[in-house]
Amino acid sequence: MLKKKNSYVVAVVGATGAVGQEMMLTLEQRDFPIQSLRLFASERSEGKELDFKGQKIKVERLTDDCFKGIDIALFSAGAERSKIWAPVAAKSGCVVIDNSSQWRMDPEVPLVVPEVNSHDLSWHKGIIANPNCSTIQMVVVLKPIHDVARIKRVVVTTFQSVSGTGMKAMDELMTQTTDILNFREIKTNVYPYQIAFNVLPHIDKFLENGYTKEEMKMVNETKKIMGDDSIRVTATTVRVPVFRCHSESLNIETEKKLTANETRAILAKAKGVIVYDAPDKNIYPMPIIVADKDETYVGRIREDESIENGINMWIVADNLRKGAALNAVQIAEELIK
Ligand code: NAP
Ligand code: 3JN
Repeated sequence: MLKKKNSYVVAVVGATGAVGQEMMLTLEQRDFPIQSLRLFASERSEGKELDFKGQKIKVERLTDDCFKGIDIALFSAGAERSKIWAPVAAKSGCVVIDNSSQWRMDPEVPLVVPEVNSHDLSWHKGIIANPNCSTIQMVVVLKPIHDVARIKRVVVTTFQSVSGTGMKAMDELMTQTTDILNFREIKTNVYPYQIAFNVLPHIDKFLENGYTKEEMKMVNETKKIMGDDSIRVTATTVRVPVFRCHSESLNIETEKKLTANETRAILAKAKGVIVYDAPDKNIYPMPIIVADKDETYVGRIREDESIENGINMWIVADNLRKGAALNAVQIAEELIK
């Protein structure tokens, strides 16, 4: 358990990565009370210096006793590293906020989006899981609707940016785009096909049921965060050639009828949500509007005329911010409240 202090020793594990870098930026921008910041990555990055609040901090590698004296560790170095190192960190007395899928469905580990289920933080045992980015932005919008009208089923299709895959994927989209525009041959390393000028209906591994792991993360994590196994979710996750922000088309079936205006009014009051919806003025959320923003933007709210009680909408959030780093820092802020 975290002792109350004026400031904390914080670690970022995976500090050189896309999410780790955003975590450092978010801690700085939100002025998290940091006594000292420790940075960890692989042996490849040992000794590299990263900027934090105008100071250079050396990247360290993980060792058995490296977590001694650390209060809070934000992990984003992949599931394999979390599997090994999160228990080591927790054993050292540090609270781990883990961004990987490793601990999300563990019944002993709370899976938290502060706007939805901050109450679950009360039963953590040293590890708290941060959900998948596509799940986070969806549940922020679903929860206030569920509270009023009880959601029966959600059909979601995602349009996910390459930053969700990490630094190498952002480089690949940039390089492929410039190569194609300069009539050069392209190289494909990160994805099975070119991502520039293309759309891939494939995120993470394919499973036996024909869905991808990313799709099943959305199904299972939503039930755990919302604390309701009865919500049916079906997902199709798609990678698009966008650098930042995941967009999602949501079709929501509710027990109680909601009109589009009632839905807008519910979401206008919801924490972490911005209703950005004026089609007559071409106002709807898009990655170019939402990049670097903290909130989940919602637009194109309309009734599904094909069923009794259905609502369609389009939501966009910055996957590196609310989808990863910001949600983790918000969890840390809740812990020290
Ligand atoms: P990335 O840009 O590829 O960065 C990976 C980070 O992990 C780098 O800092 C890397 O250090 C570090 N790392 C790799 N192997 C390591 C090792 N053996 N020991 C210590 N550090 C090691 O990837 P990313 O996009 O930041 O994502 C990182 C992880 O965060 C993902 O694997 C995933 O689990 C999680 N994630 C979660 C979400 C979400 O939806 N909440 C979204 C994206 C990512 P080097 O630079 O030294 O290689
Ligand atoms: O692809 C995206 O847009 C989100 C990717 C998330 C991700 C990438 C690699 C490994 C995860 C995750 O958070 O679920 C993982 C993982 O930890 O399994």
